[in-house]
Amino acid sequence: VQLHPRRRRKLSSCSSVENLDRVSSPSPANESRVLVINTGGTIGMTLRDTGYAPKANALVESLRKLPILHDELYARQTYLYEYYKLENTLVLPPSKLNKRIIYTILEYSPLLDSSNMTTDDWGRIGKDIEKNYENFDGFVILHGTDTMAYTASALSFMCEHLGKPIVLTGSQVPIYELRNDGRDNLLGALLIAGQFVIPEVCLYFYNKLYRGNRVTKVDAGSFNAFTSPNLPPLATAEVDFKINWDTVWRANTTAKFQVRTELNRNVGLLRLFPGITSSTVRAFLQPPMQGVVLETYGSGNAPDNRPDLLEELSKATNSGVIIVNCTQCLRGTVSASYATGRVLMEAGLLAGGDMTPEAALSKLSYVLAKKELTLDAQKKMMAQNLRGEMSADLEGAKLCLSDSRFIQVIAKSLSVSCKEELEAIRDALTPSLACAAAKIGDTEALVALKEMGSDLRLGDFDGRTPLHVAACEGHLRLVQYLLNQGASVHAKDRYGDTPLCNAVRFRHKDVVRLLRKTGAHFSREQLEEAGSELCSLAASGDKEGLDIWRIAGADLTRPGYDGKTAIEVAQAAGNKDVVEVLNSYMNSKTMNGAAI
Ligand code: ASN
Repeated sequence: VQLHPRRRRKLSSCSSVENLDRVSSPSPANESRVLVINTGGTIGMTLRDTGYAPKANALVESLRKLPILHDELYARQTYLYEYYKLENTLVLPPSKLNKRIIYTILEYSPLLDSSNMTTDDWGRIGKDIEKNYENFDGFVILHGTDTMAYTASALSFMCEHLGKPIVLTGSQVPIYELRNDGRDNLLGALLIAGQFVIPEVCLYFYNKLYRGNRVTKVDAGSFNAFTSPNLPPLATAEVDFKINWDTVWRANTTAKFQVRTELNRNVGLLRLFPGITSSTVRAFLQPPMQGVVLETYGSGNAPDNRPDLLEELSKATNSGVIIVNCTQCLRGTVSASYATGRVLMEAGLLAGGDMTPEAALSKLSYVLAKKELTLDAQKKMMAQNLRGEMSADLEGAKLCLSDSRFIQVIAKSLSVSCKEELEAIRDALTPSLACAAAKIGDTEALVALKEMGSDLRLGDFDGRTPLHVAACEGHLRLVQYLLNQGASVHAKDRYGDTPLCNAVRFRHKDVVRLLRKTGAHFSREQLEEAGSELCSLAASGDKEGLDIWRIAGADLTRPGYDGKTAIEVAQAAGNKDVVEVLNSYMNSKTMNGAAI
C-alpha cells in the first residue's frame, strides 16, 4: 500500500511543526504550497449599516465549506491538519494538471479596505513574503481592488531577484454573496501561483493574469475591473491556462531574493489640466517633495506657451526633484515628437515611456529610498526598465515572428523582458546567426532559425545574406535550400556584390550555374569591368578562371581598360591553349552563361 508521505511521517511521529516559520513541506511531487496573505478588500467583506466592511476571522471557515476550494477528505486522509498544525491550511481538489495546491491563509488584523492602505502595509506584505519565501512555491495576496494596482506596482519593485509567483487578487463582490467573482479569482490565483513558475508580481482578475506594474483599475462596476493597456496579459484562463511565456519577465540575476521595504513617501502625482496655475505647480513641488509623476497630455505634451509653468518645473528639477513625464492617456507612450513635449525635456523632466502613473509613482518611491545612490544614479535607474514596467524604445526595430529558446537565453542574460524587446533582439541577431550557419554549411541550423521565425532573406550589418555566404563557400545544397526559401539572387551587400559575384570570385562553378539558372546576372557596370579581369586571366593563362566568367555570363569579347580583348592578350603572351579555348567558346553557342 502506497502511503502518503505525511502519513508515513505521522506514523513515525516525527512532525513537530508549530508555526508558519517552522513549516517544512514534505513536498510530494504532485503537491505545491501557496501562502495566501489576506489583507482585506471586498472579497472578504459583509454588508453592515455603514456599508461594506471587512469581516475578520471568517474567510477560512467559509472556504472550508466550499468543495471547489477545499477537499476535506484528502486533508484528513493525508493528515494535513496534524502535519501542518495550522488551522488555516486548506487544500484544493486535484487540478487538471493533477496537482494538489495546499494553501495556508495568513489573515491580517485589521483587515483593510484597500483605500486605507499605506506604504507601511506594503512593507508588511513584503516582509511576510520574505519570511516565508522558502516554505512556499507561490504567494497569493487578497487585496481590495481600489488600490491593488498601486500595491502590485510597489511590490514589483520592492521584491528584488524574485523567483516565485506573487499573485494579487480580490473581487468586486464578496465571496459570501450568491453571485460573486471572488471564488473564481481566488481559485485562478491559487492555481497559477501553485502550478507555474512565473517569477513576477502579477494581478489575476476576471480570467486574466497581468503583470502587476502594468495594470490600472478601469471599472468600478464590472467584474472585468482591470486592464493592462500597454502589455498583453501574461496568461489567460480559458479551457486551460494559456501562459504567454514570451511576455513573462526574466529576472537576470544570480542574487538571492530580498525585499526592500524602504520607500520614500515624498512623492506625488500631478495631473496637468488646461489653465493650471503656476502657483498650484509651485505649491505642489515645494520641499519635502522629492519625486513627482507629471501626468501630461497625449504623447507627453504640456503647453509651450507657458513660461511661468515651465519655470516652476525647471526650478524644481534644478533643485533635485525628479519629475517623470507620463501620459494621461490610458494607452501609449510619451515621445519627443511634439515641440510641446520637448519643452518638458528641456525643463529637466525624465520620459516615463509607457509606464502607468501607478508604476511610475511607486518606482520613484522605491528608487528615491536608495540613499546609497547619487541623484544622477537615481535618475538613471528611473530611466531603466527594472521589472518590465516599461517598454524599451524600439524605434526602427522590426517586430514580428514567434519565439525561440536560444533567443530567450540571450534575452535573459540581457535582462530583457517584454515580447517586443525579445523580437527586436531576435531580429538583430538572427541574420548574423544565419550567415554563421551558412558559412559552415549547417542547413539544420538554418532550418531551426527559420522555425523560430527568422527571415533567411535578411542581411547582416554588411547587407550580406546567408546566400552570399553560402555562395562564397560553395555549399551547393545550402544555396538550393536558401533559394527555395525565397532568398534573392539580386541581394547586394554594402560593396554592391551579389551572391553571383561571390561564387565567381571563389570559383564555385556549380553554384554559379544554379544562380544563373535562377536568374542571377551581372550588372552592366560589372560586365564592362569584367573586360580587364578577363584580360588579366588570359595573360596568366588561367583557363579555369575564364571558364567561370563565361558561365557567369561575361562577354569574352569585351575589351579591357586598354582596348585589348582577352584573346589578343593571350596571343601576345603566347598562351596558345588559352587562345584555343577562347576561340572554341566563341565558336560555340556557349560563349556566355546565358546558353547553359
Ligand atoms: N473598496 C474595495 C477595496 O478596495 C473595493 C474592492 O475591493 N472591490 O478594498
